[in-house]
Amino acid sequence: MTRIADVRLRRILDSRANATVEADVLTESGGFGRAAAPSGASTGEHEAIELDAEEAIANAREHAVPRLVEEVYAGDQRSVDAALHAADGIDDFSGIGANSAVAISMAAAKAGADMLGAPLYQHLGGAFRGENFPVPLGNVIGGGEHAADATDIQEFLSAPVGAPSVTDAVFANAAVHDEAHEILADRGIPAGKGDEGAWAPSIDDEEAFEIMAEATENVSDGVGFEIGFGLDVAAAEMYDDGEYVYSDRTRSTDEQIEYVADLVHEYDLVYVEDPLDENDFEAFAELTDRVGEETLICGDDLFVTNTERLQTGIEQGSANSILIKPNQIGTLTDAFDAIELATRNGIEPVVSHRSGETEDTTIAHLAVATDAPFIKTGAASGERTAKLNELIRIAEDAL
Ligand code: 2PG
Ligand code: MG
Repeated sequence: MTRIADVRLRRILDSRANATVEADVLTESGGFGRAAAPSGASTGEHEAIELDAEEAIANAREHAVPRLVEEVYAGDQRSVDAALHAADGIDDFSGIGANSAVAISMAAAKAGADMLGAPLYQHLGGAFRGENFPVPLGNVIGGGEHAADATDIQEFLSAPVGAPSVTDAVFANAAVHDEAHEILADRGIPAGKGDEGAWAPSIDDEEAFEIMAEATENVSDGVGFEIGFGLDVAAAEMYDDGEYVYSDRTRSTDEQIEYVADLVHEYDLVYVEDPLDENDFEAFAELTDRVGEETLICGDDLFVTNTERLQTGIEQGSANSILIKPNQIGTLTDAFDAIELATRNGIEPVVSHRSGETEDTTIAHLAVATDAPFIKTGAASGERTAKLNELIRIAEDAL
C-alpha cells in the first residue's frame, strides 16, 4: 500500500447545475481516484450536514487534507474515513461538510483500487463478493420535492424483478419510462421531466398508479419477464402537525397506514420507501407487520444510512429494507457498516443515488461489491445512465 500524496478539491456542477464538491486523491506510487458528492432535495432531518461547496472545500483543506497527506494509506478505507471523522470532530460532518467527506472517501477508494489495478467493485467487495446483480429501480413518474405541480408521491419506480440480466433490467426500465410517456401522450397529458429524469405530469397519484400499472404490464408482456413497480412516498415531506397532507385531502397516521397497505394489495407493489414520517418508527412497524411479507418497506429518511437509527428500527421491527446513500452518512465506511448491520438482520439494502447527481459511478460499484439486491438510480438522464451503463459494464466483467 502507498500513502496519499495529495488531495485536490474543486467545485463542479451537479445535475441541477448547483455547485458540488469533487475530490482527486493521488498516492505516492502514482495511484489516482476521483469522485464527486451528490446532493438531496428531500433530505432527511437526521442526515449528515452538507455545507455550501466553497465552505466545505475550505474547511476540508484546512482540517482534513493535513490528516490524510503522507499520513494515511489510500487503500486502507477505514483509516481514511477515521481521519475524516477526526478532522470533522462532530458526528454529523457539519465541520468539514458531508459533501467534502464523501467525495474524499470515495476518491480514496478509487485510488486504492487503481493501485491494485482492480475495478472498484473488486477492491470494495473483495474475494468473497457475491455474484448476484442488483435489480435497478427506475424512476418513471414523479413529483413531490423533485418537480412542481406533479404527483404528491415523490417517485413511481419500475422494478424489473424477473429480469434475467442487468442489461435486460436496465433496458426494461427505459422501456417502461418510454411506454409511460406514450400513455400520457395518448391521454393528451403533456409531461416535462423532474430532477431525476422521471416524467412530471400534472396528474394526481391515482392516475399515476393507473399509468404505471399499464406501462409495466405492457412492457412485461413484450419482454417476457416480470416487471412490478414500487414507490418512494417521501412521506416526511408531506407530514405536518400529525397529518399527511395531500393536494386533495389529509390523512391521519392510521389512515396513511391503511392507504399504503391497500395500495400494496391493489397494485402488488414490490417496494415502498418512506411511507410514513421519518421519526415514526412505531407506525413504520405497524405497516411492516401488516404487509412486510408481501413487499419491501424501506427506510430512507427514517434511517439515513445511520447504524444507530437502523438499530432502533431493527429492535422495533420498523422496516425490512434500508436505503443506502453514502452522502447521507458521510463516508463509505459508515455506509458499509450500515449494509453489514442490515444484512446480518435480514434487512435488504438498496443502494441509492440522490436527486442531485454527477457522472460519478461509485454507487454502481458499491451495490455490486456489497451484493445489494437493489440499486435505485433512475431510468433516464445522463447522470443516471452513467451509473446504469457502468452496471452493464461491471456485469459483463464480473457477474
Ligand atoms: C430519495 C432521493 C433519491 P433526494 O428521496 O430517495 O431519489 O431523493 O436525493 O432528493 O433525497
Ligand atoms: Mg427517498
